Amino acid sequence: MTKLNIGMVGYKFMGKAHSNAYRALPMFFPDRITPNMKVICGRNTAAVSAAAAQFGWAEHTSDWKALVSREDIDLIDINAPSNAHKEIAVAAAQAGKHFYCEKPLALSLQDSREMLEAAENAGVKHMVGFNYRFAPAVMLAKRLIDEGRLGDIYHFRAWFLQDWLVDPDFPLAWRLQKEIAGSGAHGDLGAHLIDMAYYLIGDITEVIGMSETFIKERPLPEETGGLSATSGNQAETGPVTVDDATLFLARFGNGALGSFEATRFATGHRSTNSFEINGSKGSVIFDFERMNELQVYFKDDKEDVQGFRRVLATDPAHAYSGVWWPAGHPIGYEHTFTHAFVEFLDAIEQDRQPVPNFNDGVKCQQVLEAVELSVQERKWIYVASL
Ligand code: SOE
Repeated sequence: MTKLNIGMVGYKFMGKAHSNAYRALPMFFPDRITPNMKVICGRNTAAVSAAAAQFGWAEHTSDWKALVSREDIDLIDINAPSNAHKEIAVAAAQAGKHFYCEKPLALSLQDSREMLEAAENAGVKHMVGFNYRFAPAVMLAKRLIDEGRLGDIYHFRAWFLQDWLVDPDFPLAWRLQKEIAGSGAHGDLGAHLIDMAYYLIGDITEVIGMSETFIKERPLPEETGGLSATSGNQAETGPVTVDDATLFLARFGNGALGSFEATRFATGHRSTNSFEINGSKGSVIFDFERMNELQVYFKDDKEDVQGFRRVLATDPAHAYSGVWWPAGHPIGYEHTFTHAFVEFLDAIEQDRQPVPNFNDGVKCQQVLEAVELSVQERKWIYVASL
């Protein structure tokens, strides 16, 4: 197989990020299967037609059901709002299509399990959009842990801080409505942290959390609206039904302790996505705003040079880096999506499941839900009990 026809549902922020990745892929990874940008789909015909022209899709449609059943489509890419994921994923599986789905997988753990089951019954390949795993500096952290170079892991602490909701006039966009988004900062940002923890450290066994919705009513939006939604001075308001911030503590199966903070109210932080890991032989610190770097500390360094050092993950020694630009030339947010799709296409070619797939998505959903239950019941929850 040299070419795969893509049908993509969604055309906003993630639709643009995915389209950009598909376009870059054949130029930088010419030996891989070519993703053919066949059909883009969205509810608003005028907007999706403009997106098709701007992003480079051959066709557009507003009928996802017809898209999913088309003979000439091999892979369905789902990046519509979260409440649409399940129906499209199950239909795609039943039509025998491989599919890629943005995070969080679904509105509930039960729904995500049904999506996984549909994919397994159909024998198709499935992947979930945890793109931050694919930053070369994160992959270096993974290698250091797997090779035992940080020793036994004691701590994982992670924070994903944004501030786009601090303004009380920001409207009630879809990400603030539980029936569309599932949850707020928790599922949107916390999901990335949980996946990172699972990828780097392993299974989380128990959690205890707390959550807050600081601004409980907001003006209604002009349209469903994303991160740049406006209210157009609407006087009418509606209730915010998701968390603005969720924090939790966790125990890992290997004995490590974790702390997690996801908030849209960290004034001054546009998108600070970071983690620190401390082990018996060393530590690492990652900050997405400096995503080409990993701070590393090794306890065995000579006493007179002890300290954190900055490793640039842009040398050819690092995952994917040799493919882009000469050593020392940084890459960005968009490259993490290209790397994720390279993994997906490789998995299809090699007839294996890509990583992260829906098993990983369900694991994340299980922790998300355990934290929500813990917040509700104000107690520790065993993740395996869900
Ligand atoms: C918005 O909060 C958002 O775009 C998330 O939805 C993404 O998953 C995250 O990568 C950046 O922030």
